Amino acid sequence: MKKLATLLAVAPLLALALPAQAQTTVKEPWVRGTVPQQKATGMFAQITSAGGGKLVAASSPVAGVVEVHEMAMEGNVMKMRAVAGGLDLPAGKAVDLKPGGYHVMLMDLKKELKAGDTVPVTLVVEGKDGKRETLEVKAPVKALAGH
Ligand SMILES: [Cu+2]
Repeated sequence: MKKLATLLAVAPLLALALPAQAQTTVKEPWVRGTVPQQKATGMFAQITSAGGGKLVAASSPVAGVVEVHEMAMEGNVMKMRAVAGGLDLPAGKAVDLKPGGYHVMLMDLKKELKAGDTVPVTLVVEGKDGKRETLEVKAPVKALAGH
């Protein structure tokens, strides 16, 4: 019995030491809807990496090109650009991807994305240990504001 108690006591420590499979969680993913001929849109979500890491890549079957973008001032103009080296995910801290900020840019869209559609997006997060975690996200499409 004593042995079992010891084992149970160290179990949480072992769990921390082992590379966890579900290191990163993605909450409330969504994609901004598009109009016909629109070739790009954004995917947004709240991403939390328990151990800390970087969002290094993304892909989706609806888009030819997918990049992780940030907004930044260039002179007086707010522009978006690819995040160099991946988006930093501090350990245990929720990072918001939202309109006007970080987003997963879906470009070279293959079709119109309508409210009610679901867009599969694959996110690749690299942990501090260099291990890569692949997250399959199903992001519902929300209509453009004003439509
Ligand atoms: Cu963008």
